[in-house]
Amino acid sequence: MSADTRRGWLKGAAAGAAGLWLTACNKVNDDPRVRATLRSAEGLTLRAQRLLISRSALAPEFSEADISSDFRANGSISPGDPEYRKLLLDGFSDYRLVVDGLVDTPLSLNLAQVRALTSRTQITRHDCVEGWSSIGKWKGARLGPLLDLAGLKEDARYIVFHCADSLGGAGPNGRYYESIDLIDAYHPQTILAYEMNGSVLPVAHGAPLRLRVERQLGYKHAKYVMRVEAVADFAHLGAGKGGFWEDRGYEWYAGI
Ligand SMILES: Nc1nc2c(c(=O)[nH]1)N[C@H]1C(S)=C(S)[C@@H](COP(=O)(O)O)O[C@H]1N2
Ligand SMILES: [Mo]
Repeated sequence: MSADTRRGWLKGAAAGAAGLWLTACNKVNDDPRVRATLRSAEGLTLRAQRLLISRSALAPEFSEADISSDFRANGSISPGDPEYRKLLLDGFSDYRLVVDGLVDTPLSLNLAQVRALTSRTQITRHDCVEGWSSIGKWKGARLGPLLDLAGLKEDARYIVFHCADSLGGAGPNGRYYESIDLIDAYHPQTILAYEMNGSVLPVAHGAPLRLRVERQLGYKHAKYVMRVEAVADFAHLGAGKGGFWEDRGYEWYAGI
């Protein structure tokens, strides 16, 4: 699918225009969960359309006055992984965000280049499965335009975020990772955040870059993102369930 087509169906999402949904429906139908829902549904077009419109709706946004003074930090808050420590010590001057996998043009961007990308600022509520919520203001590069820059190949279906921290023991198998589908990847509020509450993103919250995917629960919001990989499926990663916590029993789609 070309970048233009993608932009087209995402615009369609915002407008709720049914005609533009054909391509999107094809993509969404590849998700087994969605497929199961659709199989059991009568009046497929109508239901598919409703489903897509709800997936593209914006998460609530709040005002400056609502920002939590004590936004919680959770999971990894100070990664001890040597590669990460080294990057941190050098003020992330050697950090590169890698975008690769099923893309036409793999990218390797320093933080200045990431900051120069199309950005979005939003004040949203973070909901953790553990039962707490905090409101924060995030600024970051929109994932959709970044993916368009790399150019997704036809068979790309999911975007995987590879993180710097290992929560599950040393080595690549213990590393935190997450994945989302293209609907969430192109959602306007899906950003790689480098600022929190008007300051440089703190280490505890995922410096130098963390995902905000506002329609989903906290564990989907990968911190310490090193690499963004476009894949056709994620069966070969970790235990094959699409994320660190998913491999340990959490739902892959954690919509809120
Ligand atoms: N790399 C990485 N990302 C992560 C985690 C983690 O441990 N490592 N924890 C997740 C969980 S469960 C939550 S609730 C949020 C916490 O983000 P915060 O520290 O900014 O509150 O990050 C998510 N992303
Ligand atoms: Mo969480």
